Amino acid sequence: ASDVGFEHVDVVVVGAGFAGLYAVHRLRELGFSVRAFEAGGDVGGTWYWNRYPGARCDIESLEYSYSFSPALQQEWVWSRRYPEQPEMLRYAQHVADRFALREAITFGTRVTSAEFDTDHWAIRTDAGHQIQTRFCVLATGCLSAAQIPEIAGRESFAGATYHTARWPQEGVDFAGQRVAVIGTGASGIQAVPLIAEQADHLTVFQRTANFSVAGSNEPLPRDEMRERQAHYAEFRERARRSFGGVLLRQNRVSALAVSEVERAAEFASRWGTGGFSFMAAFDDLIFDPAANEHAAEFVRQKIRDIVTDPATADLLTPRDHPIGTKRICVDSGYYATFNRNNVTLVDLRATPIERLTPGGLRVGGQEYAVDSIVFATGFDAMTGAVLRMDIRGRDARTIQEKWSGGPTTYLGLAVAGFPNLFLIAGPGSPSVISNAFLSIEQHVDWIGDCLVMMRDQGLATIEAEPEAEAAWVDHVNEVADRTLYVKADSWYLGANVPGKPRMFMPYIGGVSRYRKRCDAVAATDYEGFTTS
Ligand code: NA7
Repeated sequence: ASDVGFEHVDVVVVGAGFAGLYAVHRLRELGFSVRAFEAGGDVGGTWYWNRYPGARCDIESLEYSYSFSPALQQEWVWSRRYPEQPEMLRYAQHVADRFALREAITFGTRVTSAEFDTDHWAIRTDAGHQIQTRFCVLATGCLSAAQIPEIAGRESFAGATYHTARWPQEGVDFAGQRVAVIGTGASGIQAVPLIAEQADHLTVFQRTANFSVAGSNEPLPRDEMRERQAHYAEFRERARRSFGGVLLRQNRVSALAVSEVERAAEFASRWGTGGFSFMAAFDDLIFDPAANEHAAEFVRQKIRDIVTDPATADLLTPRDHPIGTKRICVDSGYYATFNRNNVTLVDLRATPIERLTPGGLRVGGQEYAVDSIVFATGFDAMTGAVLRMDIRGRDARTIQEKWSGGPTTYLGLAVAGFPNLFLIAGPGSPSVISNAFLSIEQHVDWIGDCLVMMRDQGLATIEAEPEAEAAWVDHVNEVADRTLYVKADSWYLGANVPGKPRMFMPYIGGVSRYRKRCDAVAATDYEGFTTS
């Protein structure tokens, strides 16, 4: 193919969320020329798009940040224990400015296609860019392809519609409005209490009742921040050696080995401190159905205690999946919101949404008149953003065809048949089930080392071997099958998207084990990869 009109670089990075930002920084630092494209108007990715009221992280701010720069760690001060979206976005913007990353990023531009040819990729964007690059890094996010369900009559609705992950920059004022929220995952559960305070009336449409644990909105005490800053290196090292990349008070005791009173006391001590802390109350909550049931029952009892109307409490009570197997939610007053007299809960299990009408929603033959509809309906997680691009590897094979039976990768980092292409936090990586910052840094550092190795050895291509990929996929599944995670219809399994192949996507063997494996691959001359 002629390369007239093509710009040439070493690496194209797709996405400028926290993964893309660090990839730009690290790969430039290693001496590669880097060009990044970002669909959003600014940096931040997830934290740029998810501006819905109440959006906040479910991992503590002292853990959920970059570790690559000691200076950055010393100058950035978190204000809250669990960071809110605006603060996360400011952090992304600060990092972009501090390391002059914006000059390498083209905003408001989507990569539409990537085609492999011999030893390079030809990249095209929706703004007409054509770039030839040796390597392509997909930092496209795990939860970035927003999902709005197909509902009959959707176009006929005359009011305003929003998706939580495509929230207007200027915000939304629901005062005086009748509002519908569809979906009760993390996004719905965070948004509902705040929308209820504003709206005239809020109707929540729930398909699956979800477990949510009270979190904390408290400011982060300055002395705790200073203490962490004095010992960041040590804490980061411990996080790297942990299971999920966060330093939890993990109880090593089985929930079945203690008395009922002790069990209740342990759960109670963690109520109010967030979901992951709650799930660390005992060692076997995610493995043993009986242990899990104790944790589930504790939360169910909380719901009955908080929600005054018994019928509503009953509807809100989750019964069809083990606690924690759909990502556990962290809330600020979610269940109590249903005690307000301007909030109604509608059960979509009994009667799904029939259609949207010009004035609202029709469910079970009944019309719900609303002015606005909020879709808190989640994402085509982990694969959506990749599959929405036209990516063609060796022999022009498309990624859609390659992943038609489910996404397969080697180490979550590479795909057989797609040389010189790297994924960050892709399927098969622990990222989404861990402290994403820690996983992102590990992935990017590994990719950086790999590119340096190739430069040093004068290599043109690197590609995962199909056997290594198959073995990794088996391992990912094996590890998942030993847990209760596979018992829930979650986005981890692609179950929330009609027609998506059912396959457990994240690696839940722990970040420490994962890192050792990646390091071992690099140390053994990139075992499982073919180079040329
Ligand atoms: P989630 O967790 O995927 O939640 C989406 C919610 O929307 C969930 O309650 C779904 O019910 C519901 N949903 C999806 N499609 C429909 C249709 N067609 N009808 C009714 N209800 C529907 O997405 P979130 O944005 O809340 O959170 C994603 C992750 O972001 C979260 O796990 C954290 O890691 C951060 P379902 O349970 O599928 O029955």
